[in-house]
Amino acid sequence: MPSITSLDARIVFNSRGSKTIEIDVIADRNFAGRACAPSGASVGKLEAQSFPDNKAEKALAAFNASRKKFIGLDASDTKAVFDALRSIDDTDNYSKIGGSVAYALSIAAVDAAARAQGVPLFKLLKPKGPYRFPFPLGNIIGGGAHAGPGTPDLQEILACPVGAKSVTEALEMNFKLHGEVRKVIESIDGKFTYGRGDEGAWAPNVNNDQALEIAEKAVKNCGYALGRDMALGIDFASSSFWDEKNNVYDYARQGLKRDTGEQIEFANRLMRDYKLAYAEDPVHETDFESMAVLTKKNPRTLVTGDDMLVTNAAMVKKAVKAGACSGAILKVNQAGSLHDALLFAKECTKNNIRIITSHRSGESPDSHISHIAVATGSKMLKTGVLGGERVAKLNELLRMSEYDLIAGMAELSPAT
Ligand code: 2PG
Ligand code: MG
Repeated sequence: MPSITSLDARIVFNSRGSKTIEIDVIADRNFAGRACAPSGASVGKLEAQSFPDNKAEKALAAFNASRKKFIGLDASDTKAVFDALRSIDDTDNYSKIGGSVAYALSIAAVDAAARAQGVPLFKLLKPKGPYRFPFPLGNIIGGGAHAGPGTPDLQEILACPVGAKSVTEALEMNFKLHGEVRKVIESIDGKFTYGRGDEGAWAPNVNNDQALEIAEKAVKNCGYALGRDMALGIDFASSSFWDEKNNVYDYARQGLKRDTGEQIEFANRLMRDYKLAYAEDPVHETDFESMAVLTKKNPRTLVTGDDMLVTNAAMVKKAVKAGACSGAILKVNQAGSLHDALLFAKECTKNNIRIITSHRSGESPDSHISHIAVATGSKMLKTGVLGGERVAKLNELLRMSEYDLIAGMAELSPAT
């Protein structure tokens, strides 16, 4: 058992230049693990809170006050780390110690344990295969909370190279498409600055409909069959433009509003017309009923909950009861600790809900989520396409293939 012999924490900066918590865990005096907490811009209401009172300094102080509790724990035992965290912070959302501490500590611990045991992290988390590679789900056009005025209201137009036979091929297809999207944007807007949003997606001055047309055209220009070689997806992140007071989705940048019925119609149309493999948060996070309507109507699309599920096992149970999704985003920092997220993954797997492990818009160059995706049997890994902190996770998939343990790409059969 690799025992935690020391720990250290510090404040560092994420890819947006915001403060976050990084933790070092040393196992058996010799094996160093390190993890840095990411953070989101479009945040679910029930997510773990990154810092007490929104202050990284308070998270650091809370960690330093209780760090001794973790000494001597088995670094590979995610439940032991969870129990120790819970003995310090019994709130639902880690508001006393901070979700950032729960994230960084629980992942640094398994990082150290994997080094102590001389195994890759995915194998530590799931000792027995079979293992499969997730398909990289890349962000090609950004809007919403990730990009500025003039960009689409929809947060992310995504691409998934569903026809790829290997990780290398999948990555090359996404890079090629991302480059082609820029050319298509340029062909309709001679003044395009090559500006990109928080996750490295192009941030053009176009509306939602134009963004999808651009993506479709770029797929064709690359010579890919839409839906067969390369599929499109959307993260609507619709809670961020849901106007609760007036009961409408306010597409302010495009200058139009949709009521719930119109939003369902719109999402259905996009799934059909663009053969979407993936549709995330097409309605706001508490509308399980409309999610159920969309899930039923679109069996070939992973109708996915992000803000709706907040990587919480109890929310998956609720969603399953309602038939409210076929896919589920896994973001460890939404849940807090790795143990919380693994419970969520277990609940998803039990109920045949496909897992999509995901980055956050504010990231570090860490690559643990690539291992977590393989260990949880995720069908996709949502990481963006370009940007050092995004490519770090993609390159880790390539390194992981050197172990010869992972038997090809995930099965991407229709969701139901
Ligand atoms: C999302 C994520 C990642 P954020 O909404 O799915 O793309 O964005 O980290 O800003 O919540
Ligand atoms: Mg999302």
